[in-house]
Amino acid sequence: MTKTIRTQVCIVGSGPSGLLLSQLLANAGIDSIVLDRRDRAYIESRIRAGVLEQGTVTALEDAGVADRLHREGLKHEGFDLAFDGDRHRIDIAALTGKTVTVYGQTEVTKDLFDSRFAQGQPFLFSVADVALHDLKTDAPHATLTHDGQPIRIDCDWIAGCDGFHGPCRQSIPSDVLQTYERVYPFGWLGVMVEQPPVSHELIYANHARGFALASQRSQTRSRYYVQCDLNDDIANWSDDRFWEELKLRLGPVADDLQTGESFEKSIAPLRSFVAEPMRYGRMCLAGDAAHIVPPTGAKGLNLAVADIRLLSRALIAHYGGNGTHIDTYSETVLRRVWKVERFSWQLSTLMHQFPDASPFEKRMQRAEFDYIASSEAASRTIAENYVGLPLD
Ligand code: RFL
Ligand code: PHB
Repeated sequence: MTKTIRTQVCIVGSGPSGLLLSQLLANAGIDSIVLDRRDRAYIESRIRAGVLEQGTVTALEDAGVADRLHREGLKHEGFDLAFDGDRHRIDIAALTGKTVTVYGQTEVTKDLFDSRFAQGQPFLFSVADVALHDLKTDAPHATLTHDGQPIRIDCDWIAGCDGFHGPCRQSIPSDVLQTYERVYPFGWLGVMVEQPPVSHELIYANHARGFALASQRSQTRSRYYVQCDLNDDIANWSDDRFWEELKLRLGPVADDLQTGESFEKSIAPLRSFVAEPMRYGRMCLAGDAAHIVPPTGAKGLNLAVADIRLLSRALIAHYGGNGTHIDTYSETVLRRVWKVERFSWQLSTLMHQFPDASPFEKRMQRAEFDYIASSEAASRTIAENYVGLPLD
């Protein structure tokens, strides 16, 4: 027999978007249930983003989950762009008065889970067959299976926080949903290693052999990436081959590179993607469910958090009797999404080797780097986007 659960907001997806939304709603006295097809251990161990904008840190502070972030996060005041061996530092602190914080998505997720469990948040993990119904009415519901038991969740709102492959976006009728996409002709091969970072700040390098990124998770843990073929296989990449390639692409700074046995190695495709609208009836999308950015600008997680700040405010205002913010949620959030898409696309276009680039396009890339390196205004534009654009 089907079990029925009643809540105010049914949140599909327990990644950073869904967890943060449930936290902000709970703090405002609004009930929710969070569903995920995976379990907590799996979600906590997914290695993804590493750089938090100041607005993301503020959102986590406002949510009451920033204590460990303040103790362990590393504040960064700048980063380097390198092009064929030439380096230019973007001094984000001097150019914007702001900083970014290095603190992994895995840590953000753990902090949110700890708080949600401490506050007794209802979760359903390892669910299957999630489907959304009656979205155009004031009484939508979700159905799913949990431990073989059919469940129906009656609610006022559904929050689609279920990532790129989840069911929420796909339940918007095809004559309403518009999608915009660019798939890049390469991937990123990422490696995590228990060694101090090669540089105390991040280095994004465009080298004739392809892009490389020196990043980090802490003073003893480093994260490195190299551009690779889209259809490459990690089996082709021994640690030795990876370190050799990374050293070539980073240049002399890598003389000090401390290598070691990698404990995570994976290939991620690069994609720009936006779905419109981000609200359909009583369902609102947030995070990767609605948009994907290539990782070059470190924006994926930050964009998800910005969506949730706007969505939580809109839902809290709705329950307080003011429906204007939820009525304009899609337009408001999409204006910011597109600006962040533009920055991620621009930085990706500048910093990678495109297999089919013409000699003219290669010269344009070099000219753009030279312009940024010689212009405070251009550097500030990059810095302003990197630290995060205002919410609205
Ligand atoms: P998430 O984190 O994907 O969470 C979505 C959750 O929904 C669940 N789900 C379902 N639940 C129930 N039923 C279904 N049918 C479901 N289908 C899916 C999933 O199990 C999952 O738990 O989306 P969210 O919360 O919007 O957060 C977005 C961020 O995770 C994402 O933007 C970033 O991690 C993107 N990203 C990176 N961003 C950066 O800023 N820097 C990076 O270095 C970086 N690396 C990455 C990344 C994303 C990756 N993905 C998506 C494969 C590396 C990878 C590999
Ligand atoms: C990371 O540390 O994983 C990272 C940092 C900056 C990026 C992308 C990924 O732009």
